[in-house]
Amino acid sequence: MPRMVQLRAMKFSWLAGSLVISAIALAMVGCGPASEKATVSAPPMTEIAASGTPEAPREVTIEVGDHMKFSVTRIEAKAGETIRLLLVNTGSAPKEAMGHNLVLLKAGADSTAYANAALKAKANDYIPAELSADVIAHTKLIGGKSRDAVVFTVPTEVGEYEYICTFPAHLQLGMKGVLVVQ
Ligand SMILES: [Cu+2]
Repeated sequence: MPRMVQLRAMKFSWLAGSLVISAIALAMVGCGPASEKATVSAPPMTEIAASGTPEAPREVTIEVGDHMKFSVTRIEAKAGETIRLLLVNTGSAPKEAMGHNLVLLKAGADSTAYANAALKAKANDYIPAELSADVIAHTKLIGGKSRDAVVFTVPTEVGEYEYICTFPAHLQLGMKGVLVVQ
């Protein structure tokens, strides 16, 4: 191989090695007659850019237990952001005796009317199907030592959005909070 061509091949190989660790071995081979292989093995730049991880949703954890309260009663959020809401029940009662859920309602939805409708939806874990248009997102009904997560997009409209537990009487006992969109 003419010396000029060999030098160019080495330079190319060095670039490949700096991109991918596995290419280092090939870069060494590149000093010899097999240099063509090393340049082919370098991944195109577009591939590297595409492999970057997308932004993960913001995690919000809310604890509940054998008392009728959410540990977090106010969540401040940016319009349109993605939230992964994790509901953790640290209590011990089974869900049939005293379960909890978290139902985030749309602006303008009547939380008391929703909770009243939920009373008749025991078979559906107190999520009334006929009022699904009132709901932004909800978790499952969970008993003690259980957890459930729900991922949702925060509304783009600035305002306050109520969230409640729809297990019988829990809203009346104060099991509610508010998502504040700014
Ligand atoms: Cu509850």
